[in-house]
Amino acid sequence: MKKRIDGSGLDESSILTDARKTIAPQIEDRSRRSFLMRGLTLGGVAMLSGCNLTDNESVETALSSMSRFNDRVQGWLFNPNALAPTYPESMITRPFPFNAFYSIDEAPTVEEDSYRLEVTGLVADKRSWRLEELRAMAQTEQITRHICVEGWSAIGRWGGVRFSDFLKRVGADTEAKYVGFKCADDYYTSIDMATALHSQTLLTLTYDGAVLPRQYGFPMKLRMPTKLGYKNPKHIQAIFVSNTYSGGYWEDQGYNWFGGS
Ligand SMILES: Nc1nc2c(c(=O)[nH]1)N[C@H]1C(S)=C(S)[C@@H](COP(=O)(O)O)O[C@H]1N2
Ligand SMILES: [Mo]
Repeated sequence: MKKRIDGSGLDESSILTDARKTIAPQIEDRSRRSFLMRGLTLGGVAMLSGCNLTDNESVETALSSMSRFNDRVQGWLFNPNALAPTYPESMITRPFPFNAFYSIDEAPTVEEDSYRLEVTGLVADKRSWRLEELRAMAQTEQITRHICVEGWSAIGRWGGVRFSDFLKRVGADTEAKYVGFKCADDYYTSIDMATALHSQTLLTLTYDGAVLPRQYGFPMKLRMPTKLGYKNPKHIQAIFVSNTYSGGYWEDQGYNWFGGS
């Protein structure tokens, strides 16, 4: 039997289930996690979020404010020097899975000749970039694991420009809070500056030693082994540095914004 909250039409157990889902992935310590999960009450949700749970809208607001709270906590806890594991070539997943909010044949086709990467916001040099100019910068490679919240992970080999090198080159304000991305397929996301400057965060131009294929994000994607799959934008057309929160495609539908892996 589902317990109803008197007079409100709200279902207590489903609110608590959602609240647990919102906070559980962020608590690494197992015993602390189960303690918090068991102890979570509607009063606790109201207190943590500063919302009175009177209708569905207030529950939504409470849960999203808890998720934003997690983003802040994770931002503090995040160690910008911690490295994601790397793997030998023999462990690369072949073929590498495709994923997007559409099927593979609908992946956008971007023409290299007319392509220009737009760079805006808190940067000294706002000029656009051609692919050739990015290829002329120092390149690096990584074999890392991509983890998708839909329940799969795969190891791949990506190459390109360290994103921190690129940000320095365009004179980005590295004290700014966010770096945002707009993609050719209407996808968008944004990340915290500490992750943008992480040594494994790669402005990716190649996959497995060849030009990044269309389905994996041509002309360019941002690869971050310290973040879940949905935080890694493919087909990037514009990059902006900002102090204003701009969310993301899945993040605006309830996925956690920090999205660490
Ligand atoms: N532009 C764009 N980037 C995207 C997505 C998308 O739909 N469009 N999906 C994300 C998700 S959920 C995943 S798991 C990875 C999949 O990348 P892959 O096709 O290289 O495996 O891309 C991420 N970046
Ligand atoms: Mo994903």
